[in-house]
Amino acid sequence: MTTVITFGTFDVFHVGHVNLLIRAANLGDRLVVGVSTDRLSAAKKGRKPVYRQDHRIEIVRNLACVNQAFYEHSLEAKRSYIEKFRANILVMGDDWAGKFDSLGDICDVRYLPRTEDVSTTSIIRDIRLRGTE
Ligand code: C2G
Repeated sequence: MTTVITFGTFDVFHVGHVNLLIRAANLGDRLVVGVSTDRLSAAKKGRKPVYRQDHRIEIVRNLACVNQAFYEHSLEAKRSYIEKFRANILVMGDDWAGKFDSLGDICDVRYLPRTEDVSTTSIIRDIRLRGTE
């Protein structure tokens, strides 16, 4: 059985997120997803997620392509998460290209292209602009 693991904040869940998860799931038999905690995401992106971590994980774990979801507490703990879930493939969006190559000794590391023209940041900007119309 091939287990695929991926990580993300998945804030204001959108089609770019689901495209990434579907492609990740199709690489193996089981997809496990690490959802960044509010604290990790704020540290990483410099802003608090719009959706709370318990809401974000609930959305992700209920997708048909996702078998299991857990909280990612630290970016540096990827090795231990991969070992814990016995993942064979680590999938990341290509905005992270090259960043996790050092994990190639315990799993296959793949970077998938992002979906163009959609992002949480642009959705937030759009909502702000509409609010002033
Ligand atoms: N994504 C994508 N296309 C987009 C937007 C996002 O393919 N238009 C992908 C990202 O590349 C990532 C996943 O969807 O693989 C989740 O996106 P984010 O929530 O922005 O992920 P990020 O916060 O960068 O988390 O440990 C690493 C981090 O947790 C990665």
